[in-house]
Amino acid sequence: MTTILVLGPAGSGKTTLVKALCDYARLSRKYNDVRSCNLDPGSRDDFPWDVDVRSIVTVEKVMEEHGLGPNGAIVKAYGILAGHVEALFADLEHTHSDLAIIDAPGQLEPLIFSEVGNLLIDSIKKLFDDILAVFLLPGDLINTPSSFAFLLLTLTGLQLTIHAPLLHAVSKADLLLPATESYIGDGKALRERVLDATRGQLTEFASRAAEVVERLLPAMQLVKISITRDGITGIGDLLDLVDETRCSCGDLT
Ligand SMILES: Nc1nc2c(ncn2[C@@H]2O[C@H](COP(=O)(O)OP(=O)(O)O)[C@@H](O)[C@H]2O)c(=O)[nH]1
Ligand SMILES: [Mg+2]
Repeated sequence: MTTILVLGPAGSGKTTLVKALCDYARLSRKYNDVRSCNLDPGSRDDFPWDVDVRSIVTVEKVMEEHGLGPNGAIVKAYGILAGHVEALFADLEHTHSDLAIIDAPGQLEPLIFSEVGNLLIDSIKKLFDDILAVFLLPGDLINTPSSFAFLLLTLTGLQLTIHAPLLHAVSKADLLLPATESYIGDGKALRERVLDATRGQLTEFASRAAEVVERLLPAMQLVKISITRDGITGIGDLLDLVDETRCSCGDLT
Protein backbone atom coordinates (compact mmCIF):
# COMPACT_ATOMS: atom_id res chain seq x y z
CA MET A 1 0.00 0.00 0.00
CA THR A 2 1.19 3.51 -0.79
CA THR A 3 0.74 5.81 2.20
CA ILE A 4 1.06 9.57 1.85
CA LEU A 5 1.18 11.87 4.87
CA VAL A 6 0.41 15.49 3.98
CA LEU A 7 2.22 17.94 6.26
CA GLY A 8 2.53 21.71 6.32
CA PRO A 9 1.85 24.88 8.28
CA ALA A 10 -1.71 25.57 9.48
CA GLY A 11 -3.77 26.91 6.61
CA SER A 12 -1.33 25.71 3.94
CA GLY A 13 -4.05 23.70 2.20
CA LYS A 14 -3.44 20.20 3.61
CA THR A 15 -7.08 19.20 4.01
CA THR A 16 -8.05 20.66 0.65
CA LEU A 17 -5.21 18.73 -1.01
CA VAL A 18 -5.97 15.41 0.72
CA LYS A 19 -9.59 15.55 -0.44
CA ALA A 20 -8.59 16.51 -4.01
CA LEU A 21 -5.91 13.78 -4.10
CA CYS A 22 -8.46 11.16 -3.02
CA ASP A 23 -10.93 12.29 -5.71
CA TYR A 24 -8.22 12.35 -8.37
CA ALA A 25 -6.77 8.96 -7.43
CA ARG A 26 -10.24 7.35 -7.39
CA LEU A 27 -11.18 8.80 -10.77
CA SER A 28 -7.85 7.91 -12.36
CA ARG A 29 -8.50 4.19 -11.72
CA LYS A 30 -4.80 3.75 -11.15
CA TYR A 31 -5.62 2.61 -7.63
CA ASN A 32 -8.32 0.08 -6.72
CA ASP A 33 -9.15 1.27 -3.25
CA VAL A 34 -8.25 4.73 -1.95
CA ARG A 35 -8.71 5.61 1.73
CA SER A 36 -8.94 9.13 3.14
CA CYS A 37 -7.66 9.58 6.69
CA ASN A 38 -8.10 12.59 8.99
CA LEU A 39 -5.52 12.88 11.78
CA ASP A 40 -6.50 16.42 12.79
CA PRO A 41 -8.37 16.29 16.12
CA GLY A 42 -9.14 20.01 15.75
CA SER A 43 -10.93 19.56 12.44
CA ARG A 44 -14.57 20.62 12.24
CA ASP A 45 -15.53 19.41 8.79
CA ASP A 46 -18.22 16.86 8.02
CA PHE A 47 -16.36 15.11 5.21
CA PRO A 48 -16.98 11.34 5.14
CA TRP A 49 -13.42 10.30 6.08
CA ASP A 50 -12.68 6.57 5.90
CA VAL A 51 -10.51 6.90 9.01
CA ASP A 52 -11.19 9.80 11.39
CA VAL A 53 -9.20 10.63 14.53
CA ARG A 54 -12.29 12.33 15.94
CA SER A 55 -13.71 8.87 16.71
CA ILE A 56 -10.99 8.79 19.42
CA VAL A 57 -10.22 12.37 20.41
CA THR A 58 -11.21 15.94 19.59
CA VAL A 59 -9.52 19.14 20.74
CA GLU A 60 -12.90 20.48 21.91
CA LYS A 61 -13.52 17.50 24.19
CA VAL A 62 -9.99 17.65 25.64
CA MET A 63 -10.51 21.37 26.43
CA GLU A 64 -13.74 20.54 28.25
CA GLU A 65 -12.56 17.44 30.09
CA HIS A 66 -9.12 18.72 31.12
CA GLY A 67 -9.94 22.40 31.56
CA LEU A 68 -7.24 23.34 29.03
CA GLY A 69 -6.99 26.21 26.57
CA PRO A 70 -6.69 25.47 22.83
CA ASN A 71 -2.88 25.22 22.76
CA GLY A 72 -2.61 22.87 25.75
CA ALA A 73 -5.54 20.82 24.43
CA ILE A 74 -3.90 20.41 21.01
CA VAL A 75 -0.69 19.01 22.54
CA LYS A 76 -2.71 16.76 24.89
CA ALA A 77 -4.86 15.54 21.98
CA TYR A 78 -1.75 14.69 19.91
CA GLY A 79 -0.45 12.70 22.89
CA ILE A 80 -3.73 10.76 23.21
CA LEU A 81 -3.68 10.11 19.48
CA ALA A 82 -0.07 8.85 19.59
CA GLY A 83 -1.22 6.08 21.94
CA HIS A 84 -4.12 5.05 19.68
CA VAL A 85 -2.68 5.15 16.17
CA GLU A 86 -2.71 1.37 15.79
CA ALA A 87 -6.36 1.07 16.91
CA LEU A 88 -7.38 3.96 14.67
CA PHE A 89 -5.99 2.32 11.54
CA ALA A 90 -6.87 -1.28 12.52
CA ASP A 91 -9.69 -1.51 9.97
CA LEU A 92 -7.39 -0.55 7.11
CA GLU A 93 -5.51 -3.82 7.55
CA HIS A 94 -8.63 -5.77 6.63
CA THR A 95 -9.23 -3.90 3.39
CA HIS A 96 -7.55 -4.20 -0.01
CA SER A 97 -6.62 -0.57 0.08
CA ASP A 98 -3.65 0.30 -2.13
CA LEU A 99 -3.50 4.03 -1.36
CA ALA A 100 -4.05 5.78 1.97
CA ILE A 101 -3.80 9.56 2.11
CA ILE A 102 -3.42 11.03 5.58
CA ASP A 103 -4.22 14.61 6.55
CA ALA A 104 -1.68 15.42 9.28
CA PRO A 105 -2.69 17.10 12.55
CA GLY A 106 -3.50 20.73 11.77
CA GLN A 107 -0.82 22.56 13.75
CA LEU A 108 2.74 22.04 12.56
CA GLU A 109 4.49 23.56 15.57
CA PRO A 110 3.29 21.09 18.25
CA LEU A 111 3.79 18.29 15.76
CA ILE A 112 7.48 18.96 15.09
CA PHE A 113 8.58 20.91 18.17
CA SER A 114 7.15 18.78 20.97
CA GLU A 115 7.90 15.36 22.37
CA VAL A 116 4.32 14.15 21.88
CA GLY A 117 4.45 15.36 18.29
CA ASN A 118 7.60 13.32 17.68
CA LEU A 119 5.97 10.34 19.40
CA LEU A 120 2.95 10.68 17.15
CA ILE A 121 5.07 10.78 13.97
CA ASP A 122 7.04 7.77 15.24
CA SER A 123 3.88 5.74 15.87
CA ILE A 124 2.53 6.57 12.39
CA LYS A 125 5.84 5.53 10.86
CA LYS A 126 5.92 2.29 12.82
CA LEU A 127 2.54 1.37 11.43
CA PHE A 128 3.30 2.41 7.82
CA ASP A 129 7.00 1.70 7.47
CA ASP A 130 7.11 2.79 3.82
CA ILE A 131 5.22 6.03 4.40
CA LEU A 132 6.07 9.02 2.27
CA ALA A 133 5.51 12.59 3.46
CA VAL A 134 4.59 15.61 1.37
CA PHE A 135 5.35 18.99 2.90
CA LEU A 136 3.37 21.97 1.63
CA LEU A 137 4.95 25.39 1.14
CA PRO A 138 2.01 27.76 0.66
CA GLY A 139 2.34 30.17 -2.26
CA ASP A 140 1.13 33.22 -0.34
CA LEU A 141 3.79 32.65 2.35
CA ILE A 142 6.70 32.02 0.00
CA ASN A 143 5.98 35.29 -1.81
CA THR A 144 8.19 36.68 0.97
CA PRO A 145 11.77 35.46 0.29
CA SER A 146 12.78 35.24 3.98
CA SER A 147 9.62 33.20 4.79
CA PHE A 148 10.47 30.87 1.92
CA ALA A 149 14.01 30.51 3.28
CA PHE A 150 12.65 29.85 6.78
CA LEU A 151 10.35 27.11 5.48
CA LEU A 152 13.25 25.50 3.61
CA LEU A 153 15.35 25.44 6.78
CA THR A 154 12.41 24.02 8.78
CA LEU A 155 12.10 21.34 6.14
CA THR A 156 15.78 20.48 6.47
CA GLY A 157 15.31 19.91 10.19
CA LEU A 158 12.23 17.81 9.54
CA GLN A 159 14.04 15.76 6.91
CA LEU A 160 16.73 14.93 9.45
CA THR A 161 14.23 13.76 12.08
CA ILE A 162 11.39 12.15 10.14
CA HIS A 163 13.52 9.38 8.59
CA ALA A 164 11.13 8.93 5.69
CA PRO A 165 11.12 10.25 2.13
CA LEU A 166 9.93 13.85 2.23
CA LEU A 167 8.60 15.49 -0.92
CA HIS A 168 7.91 19.18 -1.24
CA ALA A 169 5.11 20.95 -3.04
CA VAL A 170 4.04 24.55 -3.42
CA SER A 171 0.37 24.72 -2.45
CA LYS A 172 -1.91 27.65 -3.36
CA ALA A 173 0.31 28.14 -6.42
CA ASP A 174 -2.38 30.41 -7.89
CA LEU A 175 -1.31 32.98 -5.27
CA LEU A 176 2.35 33.08 -6.38
CA LEU A 177 3.42 36.56 -7.51
CA PRO A 178 5.41 37.02 -10.73
CA ALA A 179 8.37 38.26 -8.61
CA THR A 180 8.39 34.95 -6.70
CA GLU A 181 8.90 33.00 -9.92
CA SER A 182 12.31 34.71 -10.26
CA TYR A 183 13.71 32.98 -7.15
CA ILE A 184 11.50 29.93 -6.59
CA GLY A 185 13.83 27.70 -8.63
CA ASP A 186 17.03 29.72 -8.34
CA GLY A 187 19.05 29.31 -5.13
CA LYS A 188 21.41 32.20 -5.87
CA ALA A 189 18.54 34.60 -6.56
CA LEU A 190 16.78 33.51 -3.37
CA ARG A 191 19.92 34.02 -1.31
CA GLU A 192 20.34 37.52 -2.74
CA ARG A 193 16.72 38.41 -1.98
CA VAL A 194 17.09 37.13 1.59
CA LEU A 195 20.30 39.12 2.09
CA ASP A 196 18.70 42.27 0.59
CA ALA A 197 15.89 42.02 3.15
CA THR A 198 18.30 42.04 6.11
CA ARG A 199 19.34 45.66 5.34
CA GLY A 200 22.86 45.26 6.68
CA GLN A 201 21.75 43.59 9.93
CA LEU A 202 23.28 40.31 8.87
CA THR A 203 25.03 38.16 11.44
CA GLU A 204 27.55 35.48 10.53
CA PHE A 205 24.96 32.81 11.42
CA ALA A 206 22.28 34.35 9.17
CA SER A 207 24.78 34.67 6.34
CA ARG A 208 25.60 30.96 6.59
CA ALA A 209 21.90 30.08 6.78
CA ALA A 210 21.37 31.96 3.51
CA GLU A 211 24.21 29.93 1.97
CA VAL A 212 22.49 26.71 3.08
CA VAL A 213 19.25 27.87 1.49
CA GLU A 214 21.07 28.54 -1.78
CA ARG A 215 22.41 24.99 -1.79
CA LEU A 216 19.11 23.39 -0.76
CA LEU A 217 16.94 24.75 -3.51
CA PRO A 218 18.52 22.86 -6.46
CA ALA A 219 18.05 19.60 -4.52
CA MET A 220 14.29 20.10 -4.34
CA GLN A 221 11.68 19.17 -6.88
CA LEU A 222 8.84 21.59 -6.22
CA VAL A 223 5.50 20.52 -7.68
CA LYS A 224 3.09 23.46 -7.91
CA ILE A 225 -0.47 22.73 -6.85
CA SER A 226 -3.49 24.91 -7.10
CA ILE A 227 -7.01 23.96 -6.06
CA THR A 228 -9.55 26.68 -6.69
CA ARG A 229 -13.09 27.04 -8.00
CA ASP A 230 -11.57 27.75 -11.42
CA GLY A 231 -9.75 24.45 -11.57
CA ILE A 232 -7.16 22.09 -10.15
CA THR A 233 -3.55 21.78 -11.29
CA GLY A 234 -0.53 19.79 -10.15
CA ILE A 235 -2.24 16.81 -8.51
CA GLY A 236 -1.24 14.35 -11.25
CA ASP A 237 2.36 15.64 -11.11
CA LEU A 238 2.42 15.07 -7.37
CA LEU A 239 1.17 11.48 -7.68
CA ASP A 240 3.76 10.85 -10.42
CA LEU A 241 6.49 12.16 -8.10
CA VAL A 242 5.20 9.88 -5.33
CA ASP A 243 5.45 6.90 -7.70
CA GLU A 244 8.95 7.90 -8.86
CA THR A 245 10.12 8.28 -5.27
CA ARG A 246 8.71 4.91 -4.25
CA CYS A 247 10.50 3.27 -7.16
CA SER A 248 13.80 4.99 -6.39
CA CYS A 249 13.41 3.90 -2.75
CA GLY A 250 13.31 0.30 -3.92
CA ASP A 251 9.58 -0.47 -4.02
CA LEU A 252 8.70 -1.46 -7.56
CA THR A 253 5.27 -2.95 -6.90
N1 LIG B 1 -6.25 30.32 -3.37
C1 LIG B 1 -6.17 29.08 -2.91
N2 LIG B 1 -6.71 28.77 -1.70
C2 LIG B 1 -6.59 27.50 -1.25
C3 LIG B 1 -5.94 26.49 -2.00
N3 LIG B 1 -5.98 25.33 -1.28
C4 LIG B 1 -6.62 25.63 -0.12
N4 LIG B 1 -7.00 26.92 -0.10
C5 LIG B 1 -7.74 27.63 0.97
O1 LIG B 1 -6.88 27.81 2.07
C6 LIG B 1 -7.59 27.70 3.30
C7 LIG B 1 -6.95 26.66 4.21
O2 LIG B 1 -7.05 25.40 3.57
P1 LIG B 1 -7.05 24.03 4.40
O3 LIG B 1 -7.09 22.93 3.40
O4 LIG B 1 -8.13 24.04 5.41
O5 LIG B 1 -5.63 24.13 5.10
P2 LIG B 1 -5.01 23.23 6.29
O6 LIG B 1 -5.18 24.02 7.55
O7 LIG B 1 -3.55 23.10 5.95
O8 LIG B 1 -5.73 21.92 6.29
C8 LIG B 1 -9.04 27.37 2.91
O9 LIG B 1 -9.79 28.56 2.92
C9 LIG B 1 -8.91 26.81 1.51
O10 LIG B 1 -10.06 27.02 0.73
C10 LIG B 1 -5.39 26.84 -3.30
O11 LIG B 1 -4.80 26.04 -4.04
N5 LIG B 1 -5.55 28.15 -3.68
MG1 LIG C 1 -6.79 20.98 7.83
